[in-house]
Amino acid sequence: MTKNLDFPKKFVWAVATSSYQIEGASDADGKGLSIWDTFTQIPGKIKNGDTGNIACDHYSRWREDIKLMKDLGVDAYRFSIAWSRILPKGNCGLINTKGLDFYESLVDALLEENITPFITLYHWDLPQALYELGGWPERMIVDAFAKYADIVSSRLGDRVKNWITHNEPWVVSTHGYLNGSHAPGHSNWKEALATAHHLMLSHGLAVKAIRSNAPDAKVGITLNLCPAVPASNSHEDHQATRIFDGEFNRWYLDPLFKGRYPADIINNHLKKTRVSENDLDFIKDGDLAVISEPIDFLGLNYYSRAIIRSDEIPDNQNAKPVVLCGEKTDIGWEIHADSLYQLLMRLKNEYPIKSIYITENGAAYNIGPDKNGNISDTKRIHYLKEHLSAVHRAISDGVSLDGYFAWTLMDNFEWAEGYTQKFGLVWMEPETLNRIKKDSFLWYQKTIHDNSILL
Ligand code: IFM
Repeated sequence: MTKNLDFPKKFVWAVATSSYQIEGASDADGKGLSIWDTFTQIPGKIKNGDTGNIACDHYSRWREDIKLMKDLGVDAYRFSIAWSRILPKGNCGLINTKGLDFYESLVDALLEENITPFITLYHWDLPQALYELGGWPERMIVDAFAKYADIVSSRLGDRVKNWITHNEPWVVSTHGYLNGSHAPGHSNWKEALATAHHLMLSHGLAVKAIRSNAPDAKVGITLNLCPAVPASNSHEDHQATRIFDGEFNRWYLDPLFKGRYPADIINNHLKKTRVSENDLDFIKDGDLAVISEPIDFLGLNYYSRAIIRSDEIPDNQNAKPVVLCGEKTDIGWEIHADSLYQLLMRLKNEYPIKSIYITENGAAYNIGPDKNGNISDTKRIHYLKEHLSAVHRAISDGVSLDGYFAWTLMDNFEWAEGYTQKFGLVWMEPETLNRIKKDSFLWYQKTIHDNSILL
C-alpha cells in the first residue's frame, strides 16, 4: 500500500554545494591559493591525483547551474564562499573586488529566480597565506575570520538573509589536524583541539559581525553529527561510545548551546590520554561566552551512524557484538535513517535549539549513464526517501526542522576521494563537464513540487 508524507507548507527544499568542490578557476580573477590548492599538489594525497583546479567549472557555468536548480524547483541554495577569492592573502592586503563581484552576481541571479541563498563562509578552503601564519591552531585566525565575515556580510548582507559561519568543524579539526587526510595534512592532538576551539570562537565573533551588517539575518553553524551505538553490551563498548560521542558531537554542541566543554571528556579522557593540562591553554577566560552567542538555527549534516567497539581490551575478551553494520553506500558508509530520527529527537530534548536545517544529507552511488544516456540511481532515491521519512517523523514529533538541503546538486570533487565518489543529483560528464540529470533529480523535483514523498 502506498502512502504520502506531506511536509509543512513553509518547508524549505534545497540543495547544497561548496566552493572548492565545484568552482574550479583556481587562479582566476585574482584569487589567492587556498590550502586545498596546495594539498592537492602533494603526490599520493588525493585519489588518482585529482584536484579542484577545474572541478565542475561552476565559476564559468554558474548560470547554467542556476537554471538546473530552477528546473529542480528548489526554494534555497546553500553554497560557500572561497575566502581566498575575497582576500587572496588572507587578512593582510587588498580585498579582491572581482571575488566579491562573482558572489554578488550569483546571489542576484538566485534572487531573481526566487531561490534563497544560504551562504557558508568557511567550507575548508583556508587561504594559504593564513596557513603560513600558523592557520587554525593559532589564535590570530579568529580575528582574521571575523574580519572576512565582516567584509562579505557588509557587501551581501542587504540581500543574503541566511548565513552559516562554518561547515563541519569536526572534519576540519580531525581530518585536517589529527589524521592528516585533509588539508593541511597535520597529525597533532594539541593542534587539532586548538583548531576546533578557534573555529568555534571565530564562529561566535562572525555571528556578531554578520548581525551588525545584516540585523535581520538568520545566522547559524553547520555541524556534522554522528550518533553512536555500542557494538555490544560490554562496559568497555559503552565507555568507548560515550567518549566517541563526547569528542564527535558534544565537543561542539555543548559549547554552542550550554557554554561549556563536556567535563567528562576534558577531565577523564583528554587530560588522561591525549594532552597535558598546559596543552589546553588556548581556552581563555570569556571564550565560551563568545562561542555560545545565541544563534538562529543549527545546520545539521547527517550521513551515517557509528557502531563503536572498544580497543581498550583485546577483541576476544570483549562481549560478542550484537549491533551489526547494515547495507552501505558506495563510499562505505552505513545507511541508517532511523539514527537521523533519533539524533533529531536528542537535539530537541537536550539542547535549546530554535530551528534546525538539514544542511546536508545524501549518498555516494557511482552509477553512470546507461547506453541510452539514462542514469538510474534508484539506490540514491531509496536513501533520500528513507531519510526524508525520518525527517518527516521528527517534525511530527515536535522537532523544529525548517528545511532540507540535499547533498549535492552535481557530482564534484569529493576531497581525498577525488572524483571517484559521486553524491550528485546531476551527473558531470568527465571530459565535457556537461550536466546530465539523474533519475534522483527527477524524483527530488517531483517531491519538491508535491511537497510530499510517496512511500
Ligand atoms: O562532500 C562532503 C562535504 O564537503 C561536507 N560534508 C560531507 C560531504 C560528503 O563527504
